[in-house]
Amino acid sequence: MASAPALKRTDSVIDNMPDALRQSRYHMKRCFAKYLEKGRRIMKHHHLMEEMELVIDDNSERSQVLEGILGFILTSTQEAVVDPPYVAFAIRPNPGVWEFVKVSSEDLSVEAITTTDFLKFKERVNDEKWANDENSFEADFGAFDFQLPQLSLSSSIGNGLEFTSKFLTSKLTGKLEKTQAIVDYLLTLNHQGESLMINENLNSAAKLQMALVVADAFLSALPQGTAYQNFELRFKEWGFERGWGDTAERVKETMRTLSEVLQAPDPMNLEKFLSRLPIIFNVVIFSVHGYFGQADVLGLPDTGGQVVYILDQVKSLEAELLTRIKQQGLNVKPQILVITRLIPDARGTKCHQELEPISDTKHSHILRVPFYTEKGILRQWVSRFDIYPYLERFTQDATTKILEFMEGKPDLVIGNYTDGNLVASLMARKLGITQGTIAHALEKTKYEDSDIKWKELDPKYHFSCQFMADTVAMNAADFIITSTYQEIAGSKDRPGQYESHAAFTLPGLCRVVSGINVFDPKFNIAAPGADQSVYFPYTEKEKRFTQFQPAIEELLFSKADNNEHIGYLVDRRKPIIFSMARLDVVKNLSGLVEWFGKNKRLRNLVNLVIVGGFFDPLKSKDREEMAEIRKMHDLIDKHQLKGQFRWIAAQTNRYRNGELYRCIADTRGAFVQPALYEAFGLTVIEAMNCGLPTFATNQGGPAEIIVDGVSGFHIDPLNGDESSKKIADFFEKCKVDPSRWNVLSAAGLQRINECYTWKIYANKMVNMGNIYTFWRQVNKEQKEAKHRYIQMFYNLIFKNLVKTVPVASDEPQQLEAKQ
Ligand code: UDP
Ligand code: LCN
Repeated sequence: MASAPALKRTDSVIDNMPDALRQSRYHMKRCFAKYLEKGRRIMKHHHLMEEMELVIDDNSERSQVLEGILGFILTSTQEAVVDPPYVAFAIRPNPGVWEFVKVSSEDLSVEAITTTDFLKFKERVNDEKWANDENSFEADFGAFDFQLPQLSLSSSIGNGLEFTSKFLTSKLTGKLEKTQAIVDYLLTLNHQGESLMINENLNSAAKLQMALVVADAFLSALPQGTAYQNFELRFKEWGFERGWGDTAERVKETMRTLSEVLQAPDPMNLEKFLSRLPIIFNVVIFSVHGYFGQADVLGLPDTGGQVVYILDQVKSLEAELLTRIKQQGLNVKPQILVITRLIPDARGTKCHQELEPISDTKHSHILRVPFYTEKGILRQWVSRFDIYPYLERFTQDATTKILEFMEGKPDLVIGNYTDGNLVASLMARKLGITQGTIAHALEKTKYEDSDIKWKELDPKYHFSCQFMADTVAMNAADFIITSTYQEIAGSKDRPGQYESHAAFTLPGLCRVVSGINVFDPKFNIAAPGADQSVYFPYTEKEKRFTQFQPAIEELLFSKADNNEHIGYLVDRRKPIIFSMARLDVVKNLSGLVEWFGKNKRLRNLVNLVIVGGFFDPLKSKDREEMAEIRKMHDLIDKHQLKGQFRWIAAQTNRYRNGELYRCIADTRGAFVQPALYEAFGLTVIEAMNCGLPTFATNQGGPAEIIVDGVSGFHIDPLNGDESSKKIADFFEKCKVDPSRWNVLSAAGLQRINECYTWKIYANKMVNMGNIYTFWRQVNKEQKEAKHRYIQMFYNLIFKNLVKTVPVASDEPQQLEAKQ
């Protein structure tokens, strides 16, 4: 609808809107009268459209209105605020691009307004006094970025690394002296006090350039494989230190890349050179809220894909660091520490252990640091929503432990989720090191109007702390890693998670007129993978974990109910459609069961197996999960699913899960991920890695992972009938032409190998660490000014909010994820 006369990116809405309103003046006057009927209020896009449909009830007249520019403007409107006689519109013609206008209902005149003015319109709905107070507190983080480069195209968002290299190149281009920044930077590189790359003999760009010419001639005469040690002494005399490479060939390549940069900087060579530098040896990864462990933690509250992601990330990162350090010709052991909370009441997990080596790594550990209250160590688990009072002390204690354990400062710190990112920011600031952040999922977009209604929600969720902490961390970070584009800037119709922090307001507390800019080159998309030693194609027969097959056979096909499974499958020749997730409302497993129950054709074609939760609501400690369990039982009865449906309780053995996906593939089945919203969706890539054709939600990350109809299928979680029809159509086609299943299976695997592997991720992550560390150096003054502002914000706003969060005491508690 309304796509034909779309605004050009360069056209502004304010330029187009008056004419558009004039053309449909009669209808628009009536529409605005309708909008104003209920007085002051916030209207979402769907409210605007619904009320317009009531006013213009003739379909063809409505289509005419919507086909024009006006239609485009209305479809691009995210929300509007009615404040008679005005309606203020927040229009988003493209991802990340916002325009604000106010329209008078009396004469349909249009006026551009600022972000501040629009936020004030919103505030007036809840807190008029504060909105009208000229001295209400406004936070403007963008004010410090005026000298910084920005991307300009929505399509470039998330390609920060590439853009940063281009910007750096432009800073270094011109006379040779401009490249002195590189020389100064190389002079700072060292490992435990030992210089790397160059020493003071080469302290100017001119000297370095000359020395590179001499070294190149020398290296050209050596056999390519000559080890660095064989010419190390001579190189030292010339001013070179270790780090250029392990062999003559590698050293020559690195030196030539630098020579080209010094001669005429270009982004490709600059990125290549910076990526090769020995900068990162020790990495700290924060994932603060527990339970974080390697066994028996999945399924505990707040513990899902984040843990899986970090453990796999560490393995791939260590492997990448080892490869690079070897190629640099260094004999250094990298260290990676995952810092989490030590929970004395560990409930059968190892979360009370201080130090735990990470399996399948040589130099990586989990280090656990307890939370303290005035009464000493806090024994119990604390929900991620209530975690703020402990974080400052935790940062101090963790920093001391890290410095002790690593015998020095880490080179890079990565945060995960709000709590980890805040702690990472505090530590990075204190130690002066490079900081990256990862969110997995930001909470703000999950709850409608969570900013404007913060006072209502705060007692339960403490969103004021969370949004402020997120804003602090995003602004403090040197780079931000996201799994998908949509996480940053959403899609055509839906704002991204980060984008929702661009401008928001907590009336009575703080109006954030510029929280984060999604066009900032700190944003990078680096999608995770799945551990390919666990999740590999069902066709790789010799690798398969056959030891689990009897248990899986029992799990899927035995007749009697027990603690691990209920329901049974009468016709085991049918393919199985499979899903596995936590039993949250948002994961929508019950939705899938309902779609299946209602679709006879699908039930004739396939069986349904799901993994998630418990069967007994009383066993669950989470209110939301209890309700979902009850709903599942109701659906089984209502749709008489016995004989076609198996429900398996949550599974914790990832090796067995890997084999389970493959056993489902053996039945020529499919994986279905029906979530109402999914930030990324690790199960989607696990299934695809196993060669299982996959149907996944079009709401969130999976919409990017899968190319619809090519490497899997998108399904609409809000339209169950259409989704179950799509699944049934596929299996019907496969019956006629079995090769269709093979094509989808192979295309899913191809997609994974091209875009979603930990190898690709780790390579990108170390490049980010290297390039943003240099960028930080080049950009020192601006960074410092911004840090001062962040610090003020943290001290004056955030710390006061933290005081409103109750501190836990070690009394018996109810575990509740509140998700
Ligand atoms: N998982 C599991 N057992 C279960 C349910 C899920 O091992 O019963 C694993 C699943 O294989 C995946 C992770 O938990 O690795 C869930 O990650 P995802 O990104 O799909 O969702 P999240 O739980 O993080 O929202
Ligand atoms: C959190 C989520 O909600 C999932 O969508 C992700 O896959 C997981 O974290 C890992 O990043």
